[in-house]
Amino acid sequence: MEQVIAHVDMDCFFAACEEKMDPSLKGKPVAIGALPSYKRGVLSTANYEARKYGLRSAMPISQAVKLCPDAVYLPVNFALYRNESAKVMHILKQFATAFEQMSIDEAYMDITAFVRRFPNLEEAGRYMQDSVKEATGLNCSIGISNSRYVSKIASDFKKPFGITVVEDAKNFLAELPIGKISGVGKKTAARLNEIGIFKIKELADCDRFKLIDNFGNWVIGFQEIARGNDETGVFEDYGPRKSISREMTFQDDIGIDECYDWLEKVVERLDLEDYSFKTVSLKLRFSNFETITRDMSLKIAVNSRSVALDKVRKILAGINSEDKVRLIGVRLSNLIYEENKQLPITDFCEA
Ligand code: TTP
Ligand code: MG
Repeated sequence: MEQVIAHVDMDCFFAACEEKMDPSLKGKPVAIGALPSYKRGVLSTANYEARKYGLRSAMPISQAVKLCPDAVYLPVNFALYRNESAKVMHILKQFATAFEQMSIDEAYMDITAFVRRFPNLEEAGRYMQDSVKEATGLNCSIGISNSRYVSKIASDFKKPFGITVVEDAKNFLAELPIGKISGVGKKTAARLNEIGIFKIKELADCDRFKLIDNFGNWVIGFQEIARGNDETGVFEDYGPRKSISREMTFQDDIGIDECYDWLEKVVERLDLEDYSFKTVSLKLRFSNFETITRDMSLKIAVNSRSVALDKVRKILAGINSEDKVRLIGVRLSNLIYEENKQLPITDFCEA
């Protein structure tokens, strides 16, 4: 494999953190989120014991209580989860040359160099999994392939505490429903269903012109993924100025149409000063925590907020989703430092 990308996702994360804090919970069904006394509200997650009774993320508490009255119901304790998440990410980062945390409990990692130390990818995955377990006591599942989209699907394949290595992406994807591709939301899936596309292989094999006629050019990216051709890679999240990014999280999730105006505010806050950029990326996190990123590249590097705004709005226009949005982010990458830019006079005064 040319590039090796891992997607790591913690198992029943909020519930696992609570079990770590209170080991007496182990073996019992545990659900985190709204409490039975609230009557309204939903579960954030449930441990695997509680899932046997049908409890799931986003399930109304009233329904959960009917299915499993004896579960332990706990409120969300974000401070605890953030703390555990930071420890997990710290461990994982040491194995990656590029690291992109997608949410509190998942990350993409470029492990191309790391895996050379192991006889096979499975063992590399096992090493990462054991390292996280040893340092934090928490379980994760890992997908490994040459495509971030495939690895994302693969990490969910053998949960909990699973490792799934995919060598033949096209074959692995073939029989799965199209909604499994990260970014293909319910609305897009329904529209694809209308033209007879249900499985990923049907998207892979569909006539390209038919797809473009029905959806526009943006769908071709998904067709390439369906064909096992994805070279997106992992965005570097740390280190010296490889990218400039800003994010905004909403207290109340917003509709996708409202994002156009907010994007202007995010772009305004980008610390663009001395850099030109060639790639503009948009990140959206939906209310169910699904996170997608899309990028667009320019022919030449520019230092222009209005170009950045124009591009992210164009990317947004290509995303079809009825889901509400909880976070938007803009990232500029492929940066060129403008060395010849005049220094502000204050810099000389301080010297
Ligand atoms: P997930 O990784 O989707 O779920 P999980 O870690 O609980 O379970 P799995 O083993 O299947 O990965 O989400 C991570 C955390 O995000 C989850 O523990 C709680 C929170 N969350 C919500 O608050 N609401 C939601 O609807 C979802 C899906 C997750
Ligand atoms: Mg998880």
